Amino acid sequence: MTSQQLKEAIKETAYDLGFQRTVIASLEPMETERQEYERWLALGYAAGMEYLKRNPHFRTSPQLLYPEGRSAIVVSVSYYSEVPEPPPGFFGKVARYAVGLDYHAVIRAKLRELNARIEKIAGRKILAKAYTDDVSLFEQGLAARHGLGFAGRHTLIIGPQLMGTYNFVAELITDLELDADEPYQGTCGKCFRCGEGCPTDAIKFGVGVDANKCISYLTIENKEGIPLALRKQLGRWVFGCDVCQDVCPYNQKPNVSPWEEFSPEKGAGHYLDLISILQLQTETDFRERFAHTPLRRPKLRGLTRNALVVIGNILAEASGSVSASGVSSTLTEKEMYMCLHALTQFLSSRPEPMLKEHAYWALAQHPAEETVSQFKRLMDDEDEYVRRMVGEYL
Ligand code: B12
Ligand code: SF4
Ligand code: SF4
Repeated sequence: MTSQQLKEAIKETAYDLGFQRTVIASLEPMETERQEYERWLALGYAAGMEYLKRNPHFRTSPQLLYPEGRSAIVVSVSYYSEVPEPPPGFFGKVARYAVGLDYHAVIRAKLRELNARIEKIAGRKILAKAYTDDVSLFEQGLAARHGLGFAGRHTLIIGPQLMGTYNFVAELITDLELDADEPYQGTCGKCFRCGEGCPTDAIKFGVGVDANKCISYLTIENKEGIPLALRKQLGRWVFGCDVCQDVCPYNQKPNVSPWEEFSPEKGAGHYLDLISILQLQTETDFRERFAHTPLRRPKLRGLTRNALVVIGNILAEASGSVSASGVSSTLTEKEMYMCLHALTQFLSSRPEPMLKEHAYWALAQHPAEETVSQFKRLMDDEDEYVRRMVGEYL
């Protein structure tokens, strides 16, 4: 079998497994990409993601990552599923990529299966290592350099033939000597819908994403509180954000994921019951509830913080629609009571200062008489951080 025939056979095999697009990449250092990456770092856009700042040279040198490697099989697979209508009450939205099972485990298993099938075709043992969303590799650079798609202004890889962006990127670095594919020449043209639609203005034209402002960063990677100035913009996003993808014209006809592992029924689903998050008592309860899903990433602390902000936003929305009789048109009296009760209970469980402050903020979004008087007391809170933050919005 010639190298070209093997390459074709690999692409077909990957397609049979569900990977919608496959390209072959060389492991040459990504020099231009590194310069772009360093420019982005220098602007401070990596926010608190220290692991991205440590070694740009290493991240852009796939050969250093796996010295036995000779080429990379770069694949993409759709995670898309339709979002149902939101349930009434206190529910937060989960970004599409995270509604099913943890993609790291699912994709690595499929890549191992791909490798086993390639071994049969090649008739020899292959040295290979599987990667996806692995911070040690600059996947976007590798994917764009060899035509998996092109990097849109939202920085995500846009596949050809309206494959759009709701796809994971993954790689199998192997010791196979294969010819690399050329870049794919796509373009955003004059469009900047992602930047215009981004709720926090995180997309910087021609530069990339300022993670300090990106809801995906703030709700998943960020270990601090959510900045006051951005809380309202989170809207209902409790984990990740899909706005820049939802508005992208290349996403008009997305393919539903070929794998049931990424369906909402298998994981946390598209909406989270926020009150139930506040009621999770321990890290063990949290791990059990979100076992094998991407939602474990921010831990109980991060997800609770996000839930509190979204609860605050729902309360604010409801208080804007309170009628003369004091009844909200978007929430029932029972829902409102349950929420205020859950927030009070949460506060009485003596949460750490950051979470306590977020709970106060949520309450402050619906200034019913009893919450205002509660607030006056909270101004005397024992914790200086809490007093300072509460002082900013009272
Ligand atoms: C850190 C990270 C994040 C951060 C930072 C995002 C960012 N844009 O940098 C945060 C937490 C915000 C994030 C969010 C999301 N992420 Co993320 N993330 C990563 C990760 C781990 C590293 C990305 C990175 O290196 N950023 C550094 C910057 C510099 O890279 P860049 O912006 O892509 O580079 C731009 C410029 O530098 C320049 N450039 C780069 N090289 C070159 C070369 C030349 C010649 C030129 C001219 C320009 C140029 O153009 C690029 C595109 O504009 C990758 C996985 C990986 N290991 O690579 C996943 C990854 C990018 N994320 C992914 C996903 C799905 C998301 C979310 C959609 C999740 C969600 N729904 O909430 C959002 C999307 C937000 C967005 N618009 O980016 C997928 C994207 C798949 C795809 N189709 O592209 C990846 C690839 C993970 C995976 N394996 O599937 N993510
Ligand atoms: S994920 Fe959301 S916040 Fe982040 S860049 Fe896209 S639209 Fe903006
Ligand atoms: S929304 Fe427009 S500018 Fe943004 S990535 Fe899509 S095509 Fe490009």
